[in-house]
Amino acid sequence: MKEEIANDVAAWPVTPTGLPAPHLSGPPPYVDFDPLVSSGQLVPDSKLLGVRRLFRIASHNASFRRLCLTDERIVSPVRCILGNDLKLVQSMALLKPPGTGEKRWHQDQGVFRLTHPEKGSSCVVGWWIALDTADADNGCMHFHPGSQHKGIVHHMLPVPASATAHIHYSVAEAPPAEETVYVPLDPGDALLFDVACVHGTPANNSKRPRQALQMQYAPSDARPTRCPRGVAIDVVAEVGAIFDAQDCTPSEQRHVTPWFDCDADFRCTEPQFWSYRKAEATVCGRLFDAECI
Ligand SMILES: O=C(O)CCC(=O)C(=O)O
Repeated sequence: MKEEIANDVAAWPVTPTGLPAPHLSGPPPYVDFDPLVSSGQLVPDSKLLGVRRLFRIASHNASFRRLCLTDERIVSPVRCILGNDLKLVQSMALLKPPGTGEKRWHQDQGVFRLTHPEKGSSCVVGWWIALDTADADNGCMHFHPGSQHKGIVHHMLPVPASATAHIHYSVAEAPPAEETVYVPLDPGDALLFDVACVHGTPANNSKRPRQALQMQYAPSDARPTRCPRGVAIDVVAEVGAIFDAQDCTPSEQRHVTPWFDCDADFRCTEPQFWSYRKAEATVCGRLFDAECI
């Protein structure tokens, strides 16, 4: 798997310095550099050592696709929790090269915002599979146990926004340190968790890599939540088709139903996050809706 990741990164025509705001730029491949790398504060020895995330690995890499969609070691436990009729919501390689920064406290459901008639916001589970030893020094997973029972809590983007701000999308209120736990893992160990549980990873302060795979699944009848204005939205069907992040204007938004990050005049309050979500929803949702496990 590590070799597949290295090959994928090498093959992708994106460099930290030539960064064309990758999450705005449409179809895969999609590489996300660490904000420290994009801003020039950290100069990696190689492209691979600057990459934080590879998105949609199942959509453009046959090995990852098999792993995510047909490997019984992955799929069976998810079926036990969510039932047989599943969709893959997201598939990523999470690289946290030495020197790269934290992933702040968040719920993946803060991004997906899916709900289900019976399971509510606990309708998405995610695998986090360690490809390297992951410990407190190189940024293993930290959790706030029990937080999944509180629904989807308020999330924020840093202000001012930047091309890499989405990596810092996080809960407005970090959990008290004494209520959190961290989970060291050996290579090949895996976590399976309710992605409404608040989690994050600290910076990699070691000289060791910390690569992981992450994939999240939901029942195929999970649907996007309603925005605070009480209007139904369908991010997969509508956002991908109609929205362009640059054109997030009130008049265009009126053709679709608004999302939680629109203000009362339907103005998008988080344009960068829109594009991030759009990229994910379009590619993952569309591609795999037709090929549910
Ligand atoms: O692997 C990490 O650094 C954390 C990733 C994570 O929690 C996420 O992308 O949702």
